[in-house]
Amino acid sequence: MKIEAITLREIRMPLVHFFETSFGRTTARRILLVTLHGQGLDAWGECVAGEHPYYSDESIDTAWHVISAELAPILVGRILEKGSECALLFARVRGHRMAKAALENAAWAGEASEKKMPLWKLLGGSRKEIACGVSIGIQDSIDQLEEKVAIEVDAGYQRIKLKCKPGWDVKIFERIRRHWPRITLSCDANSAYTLADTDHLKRFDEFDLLMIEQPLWYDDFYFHATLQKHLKTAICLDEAIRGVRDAEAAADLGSCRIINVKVGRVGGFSSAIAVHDICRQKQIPVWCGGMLESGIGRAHNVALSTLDNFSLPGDVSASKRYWKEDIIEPEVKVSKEGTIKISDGVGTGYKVREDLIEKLTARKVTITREAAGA
Ligand code: OSB
Ligand code: MG
Repeated sequence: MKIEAITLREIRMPLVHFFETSFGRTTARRILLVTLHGQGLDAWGECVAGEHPYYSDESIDTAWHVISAELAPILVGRILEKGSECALLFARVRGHRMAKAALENAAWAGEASEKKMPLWKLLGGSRKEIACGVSIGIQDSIDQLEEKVAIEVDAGYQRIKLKCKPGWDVKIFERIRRHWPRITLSCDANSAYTLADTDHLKRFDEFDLLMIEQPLWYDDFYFHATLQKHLKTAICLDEAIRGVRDAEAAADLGSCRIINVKVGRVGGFSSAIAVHDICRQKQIPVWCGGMLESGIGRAHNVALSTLDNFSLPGDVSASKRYWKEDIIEPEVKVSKEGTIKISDGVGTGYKVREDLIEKLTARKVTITREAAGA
């Protein structure tokens, strides 16, 4: 794809229901979308950085800066044969993986369109249907949480993940397990505990959880390995895994038994595939995490989830759980069995609703060769 220009835009989308984690509550998203403009071809990507640098050190504002000042100028005017070329081109910029992923993923989507093939096939996927779970945020009351779980269990989701933190853990697991002794249940602490909480975390073992996600510090492998020795429940790392070397280190140290792959967090599709592959070699099952994406990022997560070591249900759920109206057509739908059927359509198999995106746009800039100083 010959990249003639790149558009960055920020769209604003209110969530259908607030989403609360141990680091705070989100009620509306500010989402950074990128469009690579080729000869007669537009390719879209989503930057999953949050409104604040709380989940990771990136935010939409740092990503806007890095993409417009550093990364987009590297691509504009260039001919890319493959989306995977981006990783090397971006290597001199350290970190800023979510910013890099937005562009790299768009380039992969563009490559799939150019080759008139589905993105999931280009990524090396094989599943025709993927298993879906949901992530349920911290609520105002346990009754409210129970209602939410009932809705998602009835909808057919194959795994329920509960966000937890000190004071919102054992008591919610007790209540949910009392009503649903057999559902596949997991929890996600987003780094809300320390090693001093080991005895408390051992109590989680009573609840037959599939995993406890990122209990300790966001940048740690060593102490998670210590903690894992004391727990029956599998630890899953999310925040700590930034790429293939981290996955290998975590596997070899015994820091976790499961890994959550978020394509933005690891820097794009080529890194996500590498993490997937090393995990398969190390016999660590992976699943696809979510970042409250719009349909553009969601469609990319759907495609990634077709790779064979994505053997556990992901946080890839229906558009309507997040948005009144999604920016792709059709929206992402989940079957009664808790699966998403994979489209054989070219590219993501979903159409971008440009008119709606235009209406939601709060700011926009297009970077051309001249603007990039070439
Ligand atoms: O830790 O997985 C997480 C959302 C924002 C930031 C971090 C996380 C999450 C989720 C939501 O759990 C997953 C989703 O439904 O998109
Ligand atoms: Mg997580």
